[in-house]
Amino acid sequence: MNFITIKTILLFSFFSLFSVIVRTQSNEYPIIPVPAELVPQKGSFTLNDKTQLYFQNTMDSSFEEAFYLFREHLKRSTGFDLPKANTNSGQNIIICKLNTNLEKDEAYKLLVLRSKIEIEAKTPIGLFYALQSIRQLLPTEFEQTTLSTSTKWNIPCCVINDAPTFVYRGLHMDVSRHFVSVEEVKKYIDQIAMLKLNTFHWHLTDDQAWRIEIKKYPKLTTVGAYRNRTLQGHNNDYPRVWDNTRTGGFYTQEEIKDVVDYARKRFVTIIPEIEMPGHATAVVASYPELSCSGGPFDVEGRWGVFNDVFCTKDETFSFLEDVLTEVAALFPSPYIHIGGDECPKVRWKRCHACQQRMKDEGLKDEHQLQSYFVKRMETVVHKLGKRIIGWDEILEGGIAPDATVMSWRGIAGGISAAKQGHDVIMTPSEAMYFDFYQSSLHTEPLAIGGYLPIERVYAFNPYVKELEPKDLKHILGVQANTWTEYMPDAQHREMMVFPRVAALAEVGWTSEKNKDFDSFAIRLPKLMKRYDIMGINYSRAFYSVVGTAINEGGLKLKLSTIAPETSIHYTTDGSDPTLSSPIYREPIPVGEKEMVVKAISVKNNKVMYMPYERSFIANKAGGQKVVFENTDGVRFEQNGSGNLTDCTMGGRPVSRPDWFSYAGADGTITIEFEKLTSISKITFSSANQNNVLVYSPKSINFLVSEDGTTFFPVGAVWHQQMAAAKGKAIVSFTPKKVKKIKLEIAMYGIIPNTEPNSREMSALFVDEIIVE
Ligand code: TNX
Repeated sequence: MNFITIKTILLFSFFSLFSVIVRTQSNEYPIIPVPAELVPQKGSFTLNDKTQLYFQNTMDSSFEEAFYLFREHLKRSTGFDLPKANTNSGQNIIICKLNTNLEKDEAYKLLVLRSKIEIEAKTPIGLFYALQSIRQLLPTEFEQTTLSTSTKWNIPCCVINDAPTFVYRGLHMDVSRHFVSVEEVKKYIDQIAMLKLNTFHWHLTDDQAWRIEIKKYPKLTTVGAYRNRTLQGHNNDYPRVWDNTRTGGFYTQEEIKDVVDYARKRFVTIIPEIEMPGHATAVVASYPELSCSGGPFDVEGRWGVFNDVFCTKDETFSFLEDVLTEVAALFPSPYIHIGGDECPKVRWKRCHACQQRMKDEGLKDEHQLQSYFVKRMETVVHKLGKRIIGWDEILEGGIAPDATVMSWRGIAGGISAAKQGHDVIMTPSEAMYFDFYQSSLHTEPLAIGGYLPIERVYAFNPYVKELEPKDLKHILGVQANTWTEYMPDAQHREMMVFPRVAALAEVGWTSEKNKDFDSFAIRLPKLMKRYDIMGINYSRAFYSVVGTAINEGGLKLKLSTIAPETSIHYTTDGSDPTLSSPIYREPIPVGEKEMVVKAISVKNNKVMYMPYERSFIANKAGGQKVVFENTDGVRFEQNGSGNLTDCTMGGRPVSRPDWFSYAGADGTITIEFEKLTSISKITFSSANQNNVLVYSPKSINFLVSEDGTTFFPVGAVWHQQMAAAKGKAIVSFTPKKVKKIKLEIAMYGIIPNTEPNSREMSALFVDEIIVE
């Protein structure tokens, strides 16, 4: 046994100290995703024009190919050729070895000594990933596309033993809502590969455009790839504003092949998605005979869910079989994604062909008809030698036997699918939707809604606790989705994806016990520096100031940032904070009156992000404990009930993160005061914006309790009253000392026939409960 082996064994036995080491060393070893095991060593290896490359002779040429891109990249920024050595005996050498004992294909070992680097891999992808780690250990100038002569190309010594937790680590991009050029798609794939993600889910078709050339159906692209107008602003904004410029674009089959090959060289599998039976407006605009009514239709310029879906007649199935035959030939992926989400059933209900289909097949409702559709497509996809993936709606009405489910409406669909023995990819919107806001600043550019700061992405564990150990094997992994309704161009899209994608990478790669947000937060700025050099317009929301109302001997505002080595400067007089404004040290008393707090985060004397700004409606509920409960059946719930007592009124549109939103059965909101409090007025502030399905409750009963268990009514307010008062329900009463107040909320529920959007489920949006 030689010295190095002994040293390695000794080193590996220190891994119990791993997480401590990771945190203290994160700065010097800024690898994202963090390796399963990394032991820092003293000193560094220096790359120079004499450094040689050696492949053990048991490695076939595919390993050398996996090294090719790194070598090219290295030559660009360092000028070094990395000539091949004839023996592995010398110094200043990178040695690649085959290690068939590694358990996982994507695993690798990396030993960086002062004299040499050794990489062990079982497959070319393992080698490729070892190189991505080396890349992140190299100075950031490595990312330059021009020579950097002044850089010393040091790689800090270490021992790494690495493998992923999940086999599926995906990033999605919707190129239908806004077209993305081939060049931009390739740039996206580069970023996927650098972070050891292995799947690109390419959402190629939707209501707003069809983007892939299909030879047999040319109108899909001559008609379906273009639209005459595009909605500006949020889909919930009225009156609507349009950009009437005709826009569009599509990929020829040659371009698709080129992108697939580009991805293959970076060990990224591309899963194409062809949406069905819903989100099909662009198809029926091109071939109206595939719809129930026969059209005509325009390619859609609004966002949302649309009624004119594929009809279930035989022509549709032969059309889709032809389409998927061409698609399958272009993509080597073992899967084809067939969508399956958000398919309204209104046309099917009135369509003779669909009703006949239901009779013939003994289907009891339209959900079963959707299930029939998906199952029938599964047999088509099987015939093409592939398997289907679908959004979690494919569980409704019975899931196709071999389908893999992408759980997006929370984790429930994933849990149910795994329990039924189906493979699952977790992509819940509350943790994995990159179209959500990443800070709660009112100045964030328009997004679809929701609130998903990077630490929330990071915290997600695809092995959800609701699953029994025996079902965990069905959780293949995780994916984040980039829906582009509100991302018209590359600049905007990059801001939404980067750097949250780094958190995604760690969720997919790193085991739960090794995940450590503090360590991640130290490594992240190094990656941002790489993004700077690569010209990626990443978001700095990581540095944003976050305010939380707390109640500690009176209402106070706690300010924080998740970024390390950052200080906060603030003002309370409405003036704009600067570097000379007071440094925030402890929660700020908010007092009795209205007050404006503005704050900035500062690192190395630089303001890091847009200023935080919030006006407070100080009141007795501020920062008190608030609980929302509902009898059963949550359709969706967003942003947490804490929003209800944060003394901040919600911004517009209501999709901004400062609203608490909910759809489902009736519920109660209970506020518990820290101590007995004298009150005489309660204001419930909701939104009543019916054109976007947002309705104030049907009624609210207000109750108070002195002992915390027996409640007495103090008033009730009806929907009509709230509607007349812009969503506000106010009750006043003679002063009472209370421990708790309770609001019994009867939800507006299903929208009646007499109103627009009839028979849809309404949602409740509440920004604040004010108690005086
Ligand atoms: C729902 S996620 C959709 C998409 C939208 C997205 C916006 C899914 C399967 N369907 O069509 O773009 O929400 O967040």
